[in-house]
Amino acid sequence: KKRSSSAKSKKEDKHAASAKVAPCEPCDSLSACFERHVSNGLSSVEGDYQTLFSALALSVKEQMLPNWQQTRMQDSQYKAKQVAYLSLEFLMGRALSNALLNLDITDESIKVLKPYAVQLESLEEQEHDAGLGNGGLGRLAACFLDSCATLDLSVTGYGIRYEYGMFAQKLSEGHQVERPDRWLRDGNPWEVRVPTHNVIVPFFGRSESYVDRDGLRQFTWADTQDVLAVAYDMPIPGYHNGRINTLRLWKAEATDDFDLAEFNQGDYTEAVARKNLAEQITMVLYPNDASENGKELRLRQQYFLSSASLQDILNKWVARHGADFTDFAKLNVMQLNDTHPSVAIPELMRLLMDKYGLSWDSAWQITSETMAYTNHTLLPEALERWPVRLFAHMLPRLLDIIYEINARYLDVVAHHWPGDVTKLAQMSIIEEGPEPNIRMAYLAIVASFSVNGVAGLHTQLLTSGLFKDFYQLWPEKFNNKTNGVTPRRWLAQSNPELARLLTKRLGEGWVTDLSHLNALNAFTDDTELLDVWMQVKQHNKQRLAGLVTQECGVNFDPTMMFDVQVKRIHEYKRQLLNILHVIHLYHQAERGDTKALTPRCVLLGGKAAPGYAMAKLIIKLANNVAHMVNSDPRVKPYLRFAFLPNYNVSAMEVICPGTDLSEQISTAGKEASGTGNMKFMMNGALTIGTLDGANIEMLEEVGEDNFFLFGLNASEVEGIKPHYDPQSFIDQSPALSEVLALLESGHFNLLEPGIFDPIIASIRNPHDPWMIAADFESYRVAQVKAANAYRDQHHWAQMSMRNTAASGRFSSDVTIGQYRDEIWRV
Ligand code: B1N
Repeated sequence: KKRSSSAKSKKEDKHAASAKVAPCEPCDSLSACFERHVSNGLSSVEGDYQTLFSALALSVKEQMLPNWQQTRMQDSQYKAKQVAYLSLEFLMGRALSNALLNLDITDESIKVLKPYAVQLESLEEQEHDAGLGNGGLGRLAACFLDSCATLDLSVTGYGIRYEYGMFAQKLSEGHQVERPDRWLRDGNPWEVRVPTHNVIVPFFGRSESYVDRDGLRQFTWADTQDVLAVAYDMPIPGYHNGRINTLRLWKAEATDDFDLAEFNQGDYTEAVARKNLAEQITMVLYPNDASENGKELRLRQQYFLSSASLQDILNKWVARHGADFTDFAKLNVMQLNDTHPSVAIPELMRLLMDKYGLSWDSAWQITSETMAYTNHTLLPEALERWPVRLFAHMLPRLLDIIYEINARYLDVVAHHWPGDVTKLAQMSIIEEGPEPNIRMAYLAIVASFSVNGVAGLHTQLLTSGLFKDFYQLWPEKFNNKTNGVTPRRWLAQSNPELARLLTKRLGEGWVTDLSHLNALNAFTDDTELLDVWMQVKQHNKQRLAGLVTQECGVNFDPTMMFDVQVKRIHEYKRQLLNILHVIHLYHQAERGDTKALTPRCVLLGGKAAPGYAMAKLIIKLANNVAHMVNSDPRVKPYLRFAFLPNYNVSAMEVICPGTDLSEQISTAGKEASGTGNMKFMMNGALTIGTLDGANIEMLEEVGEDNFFLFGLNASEVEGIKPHYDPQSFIDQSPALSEVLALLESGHFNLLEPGIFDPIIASIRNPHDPWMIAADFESYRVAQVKAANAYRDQHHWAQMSMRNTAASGRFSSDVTIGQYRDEIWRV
C-alpha cells in the first residue's frame, strides 16, 4: 500500500528533501521510514551521501511528528504561560546529531545504516549548517531553545527564514573573500511549511484618523503595500522528555492582489515583477556582529518578523479566548533578543487598538506587562537608532504610536526630575537634531517589565552607565541573567569520549544537571583518571589537527600546546594582541632563544563583517604572519600558526574539545558576556583572559590558580583613557618594542609595502580604545605562566579537570531556569 502511494508521486519525491514534501504516512519505526524515503524514486543510493542524509533526516523528523503534535495540543489546552523568543538570529548549526541525541535514537540510526555500509558521521557531515546568525547572540538563541525544550517549557522561537545565511568565508592571498551561503539549495528536511498560518504584513502608506459613530477618534493605516508572511516550522526536541517545541521562521512572499491602476494601464509584467520586491525582505542575513548598519531593508526585516509573530500569537489567542484580552498578559510573554525586534512594541499597541479596538490604556497595560528586553552590548556603534524620517515613510502608524508613548513617558520623567529639561532631552525616546532618531533601546526599556544584561559585569555597567537614568527611575525592571551554553551540543555531542568518561564516573545526570560535574573535584588526585583525561584530550587534539590540516594545510602536532582564539573578528576582542604575541614567540624561536619556549600551535578563526576594513586587515596580518612562522624550519619545533577559514558552529564542535588554552582577551568592559569561553571551559581548556564579561564569573567558579588572568580591569581602562600614552607602555616592554620594530620593518609584508600601517598606527594611537599596548606585557607574562604550567602535564590535567568541574553554572539550563523563575514566571 505504501509503495503504490509513493509510486504515484515519484517525480515529487525526487525533491523529497525540499519543503514541498507531502504529509507523511504514519510509519512505525525509524527503519521503516528510512527504507521508504530511500526507495522513493532514487535509482542509485550507493555513495550518494546527500540523499541518504536527507532520507535519514526526514525519517527522524517523522519520528518527531506525533510528539510535536502532542506538545502543541498540550500547550494550547493547559493554562500555562506561553513564551515567545523573538530574535533576528538563530544560529542553529546542524540538527541531525542533536536530534538523535535528544531523541535517544543514535544507536538505532547506526543500525538502520548498517546495510548501506555508511558511517553515521559521514551523513552528519552532509548537513549544511543553518547559519541564520552572526555569532554569540544568534548561538545563544539556539542554546536557549534547546534548554527550554529540555526544561519542558512552552517556548516558541520566532525568527526569519533567510534564503542566504551567514556568508561563507574564503581566503585569497590571505584576504577574506565572502561567498553567499545558499544553505537551502539541497532542501531543508527539518522544516515544515504551514500556509495555514499565513499573515499579512503592511508597509508604507499613510496613517489616517477619523471619528467613529460613537464620537471616538479611530486610526487606520491606509494604502499600505502588503507582504505575505509564510511560516516554516522547525522541531526543537527536548532531551529525552518527549517535548518538541517549535522554531517558527517567516518567509516573505508576494500577495497576489495587484495594484489595479497599474494593472489596468496594461503594465501587467511590471506589476508582477514588482511583487518580487516583497521576497527581498527575507533574502539575506545582515552580517554585522555588534554593529548596526542602519539600512532600510534591515528595518523592513525587523518589522516583518515582529508583525508576523505578533499576529500569529494574537490569532492563536483569539482562536481560544475570543477578542477578550483580560488575561493576555498573564498567559503571554515576549522576550526581545536585543532591540532588533523592538518594533514589536508599537506593533502590539497598534494591533490591540486598531485591529481589536482596545483603548490606549488597556493596550499599554498589556504591552508593558508582556515585553521583556535583553541587552547584549554596550558598544555605542551597536545601539540601534532609526531615523524618524524612515519610520514616517515605512511605518507611519507606528511612528504615531511611538510619539504617544514618548509623550506619556516624558510626563513621568518630568515628574521624577521636576524642572530638569536636560534630563528630558537625554532620556527622550526621540533623539533631537538635524536628523531626529528613534532610540530603540530607550523604547524597549520604557515598554518592558524586565530589562536584563547577559553577565554580572555587563549588567552592572548598564545600570551604572548606559542606562543609569532609567535604573534610577525603575530599579525594579533591571536584572542580570548570565549567559550559558547547552551541555547537550557542547559536551555530550561534540565530545563523546569525555561524555562517556563523565557518565562512567558520575552517572548520566550531568547531561541535564551540569552541577553534577562538581563531583569531579573529588578525583583530582586520581592518577588513573587524570591519565585517561589527558588521553581523551589527545584524541580530540588529533581530530582538531585533522581539521587544521584539511582546511589550512598547516601541520599541528598534538604533543604541542593547542592555543585557540575563535570568534568574530573585532578590534575589541583583540585578535591583534594574540597575533603580536605570536610574533613575539616567532622572534624568540627564530633567533634561537628557545630555552623557555613550550612548543605550541596557535589557531585563530573568525569572520569579519564585510564592511569592517580594520577587521579584514587583521585577518590579512594573521595570514601573513602564519606564512612566515610556518615556513621557517628553525621555528617549526616551537611554533605553528594557522588561520582557520569559515569558522562556524560545526567547526566549533571539533575545536573546543581539542583546545588546551582558550583565548578570552577582550578589552575589559567591552565583551558583554562571551559564550565560546564557556564551551572551552566545559571541555577542559584553561582560559587566558581579562576581567571581562562572563570570564569574571568563570574565574570566580574555578579559582585564580586554574585561570591565567591578565590585563586592566574595566574601571582601570576607563581611568587610563584620558591620559593614555601607548609609547610609555612600549618603552616599558622590550618584547613589545621588538615586535613593533619587526612589524614596522615590513618583515611580514615585503611584497606589500605599507599595508599594515593602519594596524601599527592604531596601536600607537593615544586614542586606541582597545588599549593593546597597555595590556601587552601583562598578557605576555600570563602566556609564560601558561606555557610553563603546560610542561607539568600532571598538574595541567588537574587544572583542566577543575575547569570542567566548575563549568556547571554555565549550562544554559541554569540561565533558562532563571529566565523562567525571575522574568517569565511560568
Ligand atoms: O551577544 C552575546 C554575548 O556573549 C557577546 O558578548 C555579545 O558581543 C553578543 C548587532 C549583535 N552583542 N550584540 C550583538 C549581533 C548582531 C547585530 O546585528 C549586535 N551580539 C552580541 C550573547 O549575549
